[in-house]
Amino acid sequence: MNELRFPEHFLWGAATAAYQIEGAARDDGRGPSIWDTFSRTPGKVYQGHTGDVACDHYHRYADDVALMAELGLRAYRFSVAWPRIQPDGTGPANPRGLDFYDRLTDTLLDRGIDPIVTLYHWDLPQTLGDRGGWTNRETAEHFATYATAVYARLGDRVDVWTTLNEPWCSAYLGYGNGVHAPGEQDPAAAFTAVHHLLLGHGLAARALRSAGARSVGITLNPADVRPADPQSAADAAAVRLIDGLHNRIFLDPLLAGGYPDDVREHVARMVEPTFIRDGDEKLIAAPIDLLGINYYQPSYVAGRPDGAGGGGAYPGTEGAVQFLPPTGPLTDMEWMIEPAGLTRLLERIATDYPGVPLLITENGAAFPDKPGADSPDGPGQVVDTDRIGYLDGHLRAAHEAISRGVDLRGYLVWSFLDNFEWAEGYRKRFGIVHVDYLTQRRTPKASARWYQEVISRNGL
Ligand code: PNW
Repeated sequence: MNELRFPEHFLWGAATAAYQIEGAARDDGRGPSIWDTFSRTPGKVYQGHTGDVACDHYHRYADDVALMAELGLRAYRFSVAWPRIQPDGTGPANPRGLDFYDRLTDTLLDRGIDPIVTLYHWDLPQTLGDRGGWTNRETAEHFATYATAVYARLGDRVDVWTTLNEPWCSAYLGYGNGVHAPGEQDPAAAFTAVHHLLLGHGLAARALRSAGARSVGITLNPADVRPADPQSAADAAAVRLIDGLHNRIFLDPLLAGGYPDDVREHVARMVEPTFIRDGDEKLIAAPIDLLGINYYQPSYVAGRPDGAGGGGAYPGTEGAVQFLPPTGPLTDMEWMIEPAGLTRLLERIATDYPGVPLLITENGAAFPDKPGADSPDGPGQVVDTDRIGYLDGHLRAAHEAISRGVDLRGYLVWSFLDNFEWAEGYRKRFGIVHVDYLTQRRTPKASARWYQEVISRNGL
């Protein structure tokens, strides 16, 4: 293979999220979140796993950062747990919660690693969940207050701020199909949540900026939606519908001034959109400095004029759309491995929404350890050739997008550590570093050593 070089100052790093790694669920005044409640609800998470202990990163962060430095990471994306900062979601900030992120930030900077903060990676304070969560407009306002409190403590040292992680998941999986917290299944709630999440982003972005933040963005998980049959008009219509409900419903208000008409009409068939008030779209459309892209796999869809489609997680598409089962080599999530989808997605966003720098804020794959599902292969080793293949393919795809002119600023692998994979609990392992949950021992996998080499060469 050819040698590929990435641009100078390309940001190489890794990502995690608070509830997935921190543990310490009751330490230092942390309040409960909707994920604590959800994971304790029988039947919601694989084998009743919870984030109570997770990777115990809350206590082991210094060793974890030392390992990041050893691997040569230049950036680390972590999320702040809102219920550590405001245990009830409102009111004065809890200094002991802020202290943790303060220590983490300083430890990263001491090691020359740029902190990239995500303010919301799904752990909504339960008190706000009890008041309707993201279906309640007030949650968006509280989010901006919380963002201001975090900025007040970390803003002198953290340069890159992102508001939300994957609002698609929060809205559609949390309120639409109920696979994620809070586990509701209500189409109207899902669309209401979309808008309040975007409003929360807009209010928080405005607050961060007026407090002095220089780089403010948001992370989405836009989909590369493909037709099952490129010749079929019905499939093209299905692509248009899913692209609207997955991508344009977020990208257009953020980067093109407002919701697209076809999406508005679809939503209005499901719920009276009185939650969209005058001025909201203007606020949401305020310029951002960075768009975070999380990419894992493409989606292939077929139109079903006969009404026999499965519909997936998109309210109002039941019967009309069929998602094809994944094909080819799959990851342990049974997700497709199609690096070309990343190139297409990056190019499409750069073309349709020009002018905003992109950062891959997540990309990676779950694979079981071999030979046993829970043990490193042989003493002290995890030879994850499959993960190396996935990462190599997707980095080549990212490079291809750059060579076609996409302004891609960096790549953050998901994830630094094996962790709590939401509804899948600990059984799915995304880390480049293996975690033995009995001993909390960390073992860099072969992929971590491979990535270390990629970073040091700034290329493949
Ligand atoms: C993302 N889906 O979640 C999250 O940002 C991470 O916290 C998570 O661990 C990672 O991807 C791997 O799953 C997703 O159903 C969860 O399409 C579900 C979906 C997409 C992303």
